[in-house]
Amino acid sequence: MVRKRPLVVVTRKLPEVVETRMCELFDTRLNETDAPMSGVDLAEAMSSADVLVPTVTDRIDRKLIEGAGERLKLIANFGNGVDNIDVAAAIERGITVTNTPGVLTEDTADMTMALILSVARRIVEGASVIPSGEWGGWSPTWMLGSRITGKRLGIIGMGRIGQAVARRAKAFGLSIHYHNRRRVAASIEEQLEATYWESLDQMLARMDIVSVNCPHTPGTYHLLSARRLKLMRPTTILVNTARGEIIDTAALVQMLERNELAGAGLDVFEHEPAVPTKLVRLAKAGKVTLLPHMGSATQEGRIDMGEKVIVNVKAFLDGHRPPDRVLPSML
Ligand code: 8YV
Repeated sequence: MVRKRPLVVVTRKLPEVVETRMCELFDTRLNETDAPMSGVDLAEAMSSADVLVPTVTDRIDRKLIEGAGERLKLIANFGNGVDNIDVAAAIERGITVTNTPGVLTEDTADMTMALILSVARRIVEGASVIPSGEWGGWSPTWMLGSRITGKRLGIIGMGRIGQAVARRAKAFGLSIHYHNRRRVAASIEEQLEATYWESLDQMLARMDIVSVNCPHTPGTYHLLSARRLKLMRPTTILVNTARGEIIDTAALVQMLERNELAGAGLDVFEHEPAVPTKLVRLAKAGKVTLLPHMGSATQEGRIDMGEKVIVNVKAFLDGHRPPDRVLPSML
């Protein structure tokens, strides 16, 4: 039987308005149960789809790409980060890859600030006191955190999200420092009153708070290695809303256990959804705040991401270059 319209396979449940629109526009196969797809499910989907719409929970590696059907021509990722996809392998096979940049910037930056405040001001710890019925009343020396105003924030990765974090942090009275592969435009530095550190090592040694906001690429895997983590001072707070793989988690855990770092706020993990037991123990002890990858989790954000996917798929199927094409040179 000749198929009339190209088949778009979506690997996870998306917001209803997005799914409805996709079904109107394309021959769409949805995932009603939202269960993450196994490797076998993905291989099956990639053998029959013209377009695959995966998420961060789908590992589209070289083997899967090489086994994909001839029809597969577009992988339109529902997400900004594309570290779940072997982009080089896809391009070698003539498959275009797109993502959803821009629409989750502000939400992720908000969550970064939330984590900074949570760790510095012990918000999660404090929030459990009243429900547990254990509040004995105010005391001058109880539940003291650390002030963020006047402190130095070091942002690793001054792209869209890093800059959005800087804008917020500036309003909170933090001084802005950053490390990036390339120095940003002077006008941006001026606006944010941001200091550029060419040497990440030197920046790490001088910050009160460090926020990871760069993508996970082969070049940033364990960028915060055991050696680099040790450059930070014991009073420093580390926050990560980017990808778990950027930090050597085992080394971080060890430093937190030894009080060689003041605390950490983590929204992402190396082997999600698995989280090391030792980190969970540190969370129970109030040393870290752990969130289950919620950085972009707003209703508005997820609809915007879906709309970006639709625009990319539609443009591609209409024979145009999709606006959010990912090229290996960007990684
Ligand atoms: C998304 C993210 O929720 O877009 C990203 O890179 O990390 C998340 O905020 C996720 O990727 C959806 O696939």
